[in-house]
Amino acid sequence: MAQSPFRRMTTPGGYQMSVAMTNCGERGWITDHTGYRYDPVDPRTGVPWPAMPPAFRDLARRAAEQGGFTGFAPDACLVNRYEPGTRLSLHQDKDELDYAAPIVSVSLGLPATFLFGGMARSDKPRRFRLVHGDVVVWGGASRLAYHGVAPLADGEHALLGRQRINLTFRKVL
Ligand code: MD5
Ligand code: FE
Repeated sequence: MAQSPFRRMTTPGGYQMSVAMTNCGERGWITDHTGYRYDPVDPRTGVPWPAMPPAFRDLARRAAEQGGFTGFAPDACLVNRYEPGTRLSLHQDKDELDYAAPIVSVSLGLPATFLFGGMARSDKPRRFRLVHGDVVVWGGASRLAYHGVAPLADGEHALLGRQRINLTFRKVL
């Protein structure tokens, strides 16, 4: 966070995201007026994203293994920061080359209502409460499901204060 600070990025459609983001690892997810992509360099600093800590990589690999996906080797960790009122509208994660690899997400801080939809944007999403310490492995049929996060309710978390941080581990290349 000190090396590559959280920032609210702009979508290709010209909207500023309410989620603030940063990354660590070999690649980082970014969006700007030209589109979505993974980049080895933080456009804000002009230098590579911070390395992925081995403890992060190991946690993601072990979680994936428990979910039935052996040998998960994430090369990107997108870090999302939600403050009260922040939401993430329904979308699919389709900017990665290999959909056989799962995505592992780690929830920290304030609880959130996760919206888990289907293969069509119009499918009514199921709602799941995710709390501090929850780890979810999204693989197989779920890998390309529509999903999002409902506006974050205000609150105070003992360790993180008024925010939710989500680590999302991806195999991009
Ligand atoms: C979050 N982030 O809580 C979520 C965690 C994102 C994003 O959605 O794109 O940064 S990752 C949840 C996820 C990933 C891939 C598939 C599915 C969910 N899914 O099938 O529901 O900040
Ligand atoms: Fe997503």
